[in-house]
Amino acid sequence: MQDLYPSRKNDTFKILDRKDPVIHTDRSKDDQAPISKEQLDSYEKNGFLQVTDLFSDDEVADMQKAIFELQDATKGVESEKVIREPESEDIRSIFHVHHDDNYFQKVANDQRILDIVNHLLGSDVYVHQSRINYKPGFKGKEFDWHSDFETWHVEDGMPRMRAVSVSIALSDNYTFNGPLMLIPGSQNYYISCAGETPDDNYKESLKKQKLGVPDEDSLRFLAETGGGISVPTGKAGSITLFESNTMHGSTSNMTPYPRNNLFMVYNSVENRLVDPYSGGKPRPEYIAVRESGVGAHLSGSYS
Ligand code: 6CS
Ligand code: FE
Repeated sequence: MQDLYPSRKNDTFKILDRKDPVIHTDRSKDDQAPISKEQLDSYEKNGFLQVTDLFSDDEVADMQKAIFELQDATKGVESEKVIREPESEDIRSIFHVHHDDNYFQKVANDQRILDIVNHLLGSDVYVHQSRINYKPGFKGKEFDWHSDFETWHVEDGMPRMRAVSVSIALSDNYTFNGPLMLIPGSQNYYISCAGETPDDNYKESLKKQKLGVPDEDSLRFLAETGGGISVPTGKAGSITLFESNTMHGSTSNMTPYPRNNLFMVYNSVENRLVDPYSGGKPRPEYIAVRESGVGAHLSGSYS
């Protein structure tokens, strides 16, 4: 298959144009969307959108309880799906929760989320990746700048930019506890990165990503061309939806306040994975879903 978004092919960084729409349902159908025209405009322009009123307080409390129950149940467990911090045994992420855990499967199938995601992607969807990210006070480490799509394209074989990440804040997000930072407008450029992807790169990159991190000139270009850097802050339960190619990162958490979130990536059923564009072997199913097995393919309602 032709590679529209080459990356990690040589030792240069290059800024390419996006070749896919940001919103995949025609804008003439805005009135059928579950969110407002202003919200759609904002998502299309900035590459992300914060929704603050989707879950009730009880639902948020349930989700918060559920992530800690899962963390407790996972403490002594040696599983590839559990990622520890680079310099400690603290749990950084637990993967594939939409599949392995009944409660999170229900959250992933929440019709209110699906309605928004179906509209943005213009089709039925399935979960490409899910994880809980724990960023404990004092100890949680950073995620360097990256476009998720770059990794999903190179390492997983996601052909086009037709996926959206849904990050549900499960602790209050301040500007200072290592929140998600995004570069508005960056979804419109693809930073083709330098380097070559070794086999099993994910074993290192999920603790600390090195490949697929743009150079300083490209990041400066994105921030200067777009709207600088945005930090959606807000109460636990607020949701940030961001386009697969939106440049983002987060700093370490040196405050006493944890920053936890549930992160689910929805991909269009018309954008299923092919062989990785790196030419390497695919990453495991718990990081990048290829099969339409139980819990992977969500019952869609896109019309
Ligand atoms: O590997 C992944 O799929 C995700 N994790 C990291 C650290 N970077 C790329 C992407 O967001
Ligand atoms: Fe990311």
